[in-house]
Amino acid sequence: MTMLTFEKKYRVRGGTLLGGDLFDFWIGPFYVGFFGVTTIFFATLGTLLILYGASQGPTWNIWQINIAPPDLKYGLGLAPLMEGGLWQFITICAIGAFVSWMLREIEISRKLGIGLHVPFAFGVAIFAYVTLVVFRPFLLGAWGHGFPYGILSHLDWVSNVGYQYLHFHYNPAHMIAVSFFFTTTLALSMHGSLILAVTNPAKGEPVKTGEHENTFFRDDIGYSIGALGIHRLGLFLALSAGFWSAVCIIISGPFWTKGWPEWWNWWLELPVWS
Ligand code: 07D
Ligand code: U10
Repeated sequence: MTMLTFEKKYRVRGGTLLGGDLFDFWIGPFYVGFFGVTTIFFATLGTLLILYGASQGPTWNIWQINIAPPDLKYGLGLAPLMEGGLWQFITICAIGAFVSWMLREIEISRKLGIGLHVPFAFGVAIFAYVTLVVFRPFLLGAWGHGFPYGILSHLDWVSNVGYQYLHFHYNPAHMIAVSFFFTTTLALSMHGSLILAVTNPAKGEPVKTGEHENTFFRDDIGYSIGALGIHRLGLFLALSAGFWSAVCIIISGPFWTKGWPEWWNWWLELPVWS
């Protein structure tokens, strides 16, 4: 079936979570849906608020524009607009837009009768973001613990928060998250290169098959995980990276206030050494 006849066959009403038939239509290639409308609403409002914040600030330099969260003295309350209130509204818009986008992905998956793997995966990214700007600030008692919205300013925040715990590389959950990020790139580079290798044979040769894919890795490392398996592994590795990132930052402060190198003293304190 060509793409256009496929779309004609499957672009039918139904599967919506909210709004019934009201927004159940397409504009060009895009499915709209109730949550498409809320995505556009939150994304536009949030972007306008960022632009407004930038217009009040000292610079239009894209690297230096900064929308800071409120001072710690405002705790978990609302702050005046120009003292972190903008950051609070932008955060609400960001979460509104991300969650709307995920719900729209669920509606599309339901229409197609496919699994919910894509919205689930995006949900893990949203989880990491919400951990940074809602869960951790909430547990620490002030919105001021969220990260600032700006290219260089958020890097400064990462550096400052990292050194607050002396040496963030010693955070065990950060170690696990980083290892998962690196393994994800390893797995994707192996998979991408393998697929291109079998689908781009030398001139005049036929495109190769799954047997060639399996045999390559059995010859090379003694094991092949299989065509479906590599995608399961890839999804697991990538989601684990996001999940352990969320863990590494939520434990920093709410559950561990000292330097991270000190956490490893449990090893030196094992009774077996004495
Ligand atoms: C949070 C993104 C969610 C995205 C969403 C969607 C739009 C729309 C529009 C495209 C989780 C967004 C969509 C905006 C766009 C269009 C049109 C994903 C998220 C919802 N670190 N560190 C991490 C490394 C050090 C520190 C994570 C490495 C130092 C702190 C990751 C190194 C110190 C924090 C990571 C290193 C330090 C982190 C980030 C190396 C500083 C965090 C990835 C090689 C001195 C943060 C949850 C992430 C975290 C984090 C990697 C070094 C501090 C594992 C490789 C030693 C304070 N670090 N780090 O979170 O865990 O992905 O956040 O040195 O807070 Mg680190
Ligand atoms: C992908 C895919 C896809 C698939 C796939 C895969 C991508 C289309 C079809 C593949 C994906 C996977 C399998 C997924 C899992 C992998 C990862 C997530 C990445 C991480 C991987 C690992 C952790 C495994 C790493 C394992 C390795 C590197 C294997 C190590 C191997 C050896 C040490 C042996 C190397 C063999 C050699 C060099 C040749 C032969 C040697 C021997 C048999 C050993 C004995 C040697 C002799 C008798 C010779 C004498 C020795 C000499 C002369 C020198 C010895 C010197 C020494 C120092 C030892 O997209 O879908 O599905 O599957």
